[in-house]
Amino acid sequence: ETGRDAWLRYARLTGHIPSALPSSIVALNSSTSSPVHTAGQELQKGFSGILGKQVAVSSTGKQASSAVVGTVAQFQKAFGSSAPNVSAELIEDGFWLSVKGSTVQIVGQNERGALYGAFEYLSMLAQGNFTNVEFATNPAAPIRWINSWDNMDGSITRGFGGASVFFADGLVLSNLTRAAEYARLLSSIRINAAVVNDVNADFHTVNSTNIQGVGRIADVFRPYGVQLALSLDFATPMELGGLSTYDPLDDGVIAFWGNITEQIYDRIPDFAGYLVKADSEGTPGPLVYNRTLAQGANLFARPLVPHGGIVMYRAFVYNQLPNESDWQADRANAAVNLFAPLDGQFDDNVVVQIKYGPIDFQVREPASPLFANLPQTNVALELQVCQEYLGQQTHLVYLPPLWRTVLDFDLRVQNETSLVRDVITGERFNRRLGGSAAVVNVGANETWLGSHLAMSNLYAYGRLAWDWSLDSEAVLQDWTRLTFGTEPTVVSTISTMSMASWPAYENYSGNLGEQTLNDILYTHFGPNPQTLDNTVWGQWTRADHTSIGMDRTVSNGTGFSGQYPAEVAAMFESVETTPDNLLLWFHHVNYTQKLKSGDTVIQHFYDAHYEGAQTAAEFVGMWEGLEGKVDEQRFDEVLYRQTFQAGHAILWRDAIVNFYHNASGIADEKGRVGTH
Ligand code: GCW
Repeated sequence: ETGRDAWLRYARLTGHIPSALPSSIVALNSSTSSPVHTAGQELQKGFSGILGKQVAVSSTGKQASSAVVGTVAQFQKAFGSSAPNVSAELIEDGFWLSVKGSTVQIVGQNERGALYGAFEYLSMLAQGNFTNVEFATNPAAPIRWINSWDNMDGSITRGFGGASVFFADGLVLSNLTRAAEYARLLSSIRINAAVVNDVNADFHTVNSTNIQGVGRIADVFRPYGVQLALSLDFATPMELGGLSTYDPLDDGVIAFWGNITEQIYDRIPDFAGYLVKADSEGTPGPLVYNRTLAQGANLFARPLVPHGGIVMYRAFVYNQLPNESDWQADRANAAVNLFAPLDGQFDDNVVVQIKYGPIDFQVREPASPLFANLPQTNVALELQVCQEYLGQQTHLVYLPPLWRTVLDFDLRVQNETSLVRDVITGERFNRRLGGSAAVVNVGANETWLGSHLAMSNLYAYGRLAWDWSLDSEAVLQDWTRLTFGTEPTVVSTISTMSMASWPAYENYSGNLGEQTLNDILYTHFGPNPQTLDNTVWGQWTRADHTSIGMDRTVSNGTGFSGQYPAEVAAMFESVETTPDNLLLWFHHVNYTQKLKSGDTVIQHFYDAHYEGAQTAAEFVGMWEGLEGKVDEQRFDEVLYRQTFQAGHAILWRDAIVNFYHNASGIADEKGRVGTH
């Protein structure tokens, strides 16, 4: 039993199966590259797997006692006035689903929506849900992308699930079976586009051979309604084009990108657009020529306009490495400093893609203040499904509760309710474009991410990107039933473990907003608190023998708290009103500083680390309780990971508590830390 089908296993349902089920499948488009055709094939596969029922698919037929899938227009054409009249309820990618006993109608606003509707119906069946329903559903936002940090040599930056399913040896793989299987998973969670190459892009990606190659990836994505997108290297005009400059205002450079864009659309007419990491961690960009980031972004946006493509321009920009001897220096300030003055200067098809926090995918960060500073710019949220700083899939860390701290954060722009989730959907500032991207980094491992349980994060990302108000635990339980079956003990155990997992990881990694205290120089894995300071990466803790934390106040520190709107800035400016869990993000305090909980900072460190490691240890016994209820292979593979996590959590605990015990010389009230 491998994990390749993830949550799309269509395992046979045990228990009562009602007799009123469709006796035929009608998919109203028979072209094999069409998502509606795919929907017909999926329904057939699902009926066979879930129900043990063999049902024929055709492209014509009656509605009664059938499962019919198609677009609004295809239903009109096939059934005229007896077609369901739903077009007013649907926006792009939305669908309407009606299940009435054996008659099932799945109507998409477009073909992609129709396929989403088929997957929704199959998800109901696979969870043993045979109720009659009739509803329309629409996406919260049009941009529901994933990013892949795959390199052309087949390696994956921060990939923890094996080699690339897209590239090897500088070329696109000839066998794209896994890429197609990945697109199937993505479409079932309503992801509509995927960037396939690393943001530290290789200019060879857009040479003529590789444009043909990525065209083949687009071909295997297309039947699933997943559009292809590419990361670009800003200096390509020089490196590939042989020009003497990559200045975004240079006519030759403009013509170069126009030409590349035309070549791409010749091969991939439904190409989604570009992702750009520029002027960041050593990558080239417009700042090299004293041009603005907006000029850089618009360079790519303009040739995309006639084709409907968009540019995702990353806000993760910092080439000016900070110097720790300067108390006011702060990498967290970079994005707002660079982007806020440009608000209103980005073209309509540019979207600024903003990491959830101002630093880098830490175990806890405040919401990036940039979300409050670009009311006249399209923005999207960047999340990370791969657990770069969060255990790299060897630890169970269910991420939606972390994501929620950002999504549900109220930025109080102009003293009005301004939830991050309403900013990214475009609702708060009335923007047409918006949404999200998640860095996923699946690989050729049979489990995709290297861990069965980690796949809940990918599943949940897609579900949330469609509807950011969904409950983290409810989504997780859907995933669990689809992945491991409907047995209640399995569902409740995985749910309890997963919901406890991020708090546990925070407890034994970095507390109080101090960031994940892992090795910052290379691996980003395992405890290494001494690497955070005295580096140019600016992920400092400023810990010494008496005190710890980054002073990000306006009055005495880096001024970062002043990047938020007034009400939020005031809250973070003072120790008294800053929540404990972000105290050390915003303030430099003594180890003996009292928290709102009544504990001191140092005692909280000690207690939290013991508590977190204890929780990780309990996961092992909880999982063992599922023996015989989960197939042997997946049972063993998860047990192996949980055993590792339990051990690694002890290593984390002891490394961190000893480090701060040595630094502070303050004894643990409970006598656990230090030599005896
Ligand atoms: O988190 C950091 C990673 C880099 C990554 C960078 C980014 C791909 O450690 O590996 O580069 O962020 O997001 O650009």
